[in-house]
Amino acid sequence: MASYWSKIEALASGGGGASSASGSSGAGVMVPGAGTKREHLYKILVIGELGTGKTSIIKRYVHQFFSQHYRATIGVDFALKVINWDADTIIRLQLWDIAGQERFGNMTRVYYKEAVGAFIVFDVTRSATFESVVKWKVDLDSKVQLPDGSPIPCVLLANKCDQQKEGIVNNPTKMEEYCKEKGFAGWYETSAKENINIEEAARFLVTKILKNDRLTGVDPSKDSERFALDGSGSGMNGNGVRGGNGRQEGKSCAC
Ligand SMILES: Nc1nc2c(ncn2[C@@H]2O[C@H](COP(=O)(O)OP(=O)(O)OP(=O)(O)O)[C@@H](O)[C@H]2O)c(=O)[nH]1
Ligand SMILES: [Mg+2]
Repeated sequence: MASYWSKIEALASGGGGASSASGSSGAGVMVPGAGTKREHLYKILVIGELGTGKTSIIKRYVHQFFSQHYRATIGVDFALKVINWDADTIIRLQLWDIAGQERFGNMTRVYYKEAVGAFIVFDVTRSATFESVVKWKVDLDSKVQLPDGSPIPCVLLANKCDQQKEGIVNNPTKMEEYCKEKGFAGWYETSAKENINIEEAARFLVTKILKNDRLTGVDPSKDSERFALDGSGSGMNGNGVRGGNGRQEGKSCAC
């Protein structure tokens, strides 16, 4: 298993662990024939209890791949998703897949640094994983904030919705109230297995992040400087948020 630092080095040099290719980073990169493109690099955390499906969600989102086989993540893993957001904008999402077994440990402070958005994942078949959501949220908010001191936008993912659901997740009104009360930007039922709502949830989170970028007046050309790792390179072909799968089984709140 590669160490945290070797993964960091791999990503910084364009390896990216889960995805890699050559490319350029930073804002205002000239793309031949396409004029000047604005590029944003955003660090996104994916956290939550053991076995809730964090790695599976990322693998589905980045590689369109799912496996029933469970191999616990050790420490942290990374993936890079490139989104052709619109004609003028490319968004690189640096996804930090943090092991459930890290559970609010000291390393999470290091992992959370400079993140601008997060997903907290629970497993709809195990209500105990929902009960821990609030601990993850409190831990997150205590360790990372936006430059203006406000919490980073966080979306709650009720994963494995292809299976029998247990508890509050069966009551969307209560889920919406919960999200409002706990400061979630919204929630989605997702299934990494059936590819339900993952693209939608990512699009929603990115929209919130872009809004914050505008509000805080952060110069997008500084994006690449906000990270120790640059977002150079991606194996993705921009099949991301704009190409939704058209499935709307999951629910989301606008809280
Ligand atoms: N039915 C179903 N199974 C899923 C889904 N997502 C993940 N799984 C399964 O749940 C198990 C755990 O998934 P992982 O993605 O490894 O979970 P994780 O949150 O990354 O776990 P840690 O790395 O230990 O924190 C695996 O066996 C997956 O195949 C889903 O949407 N539906
Ligand atoms: Mg994992």
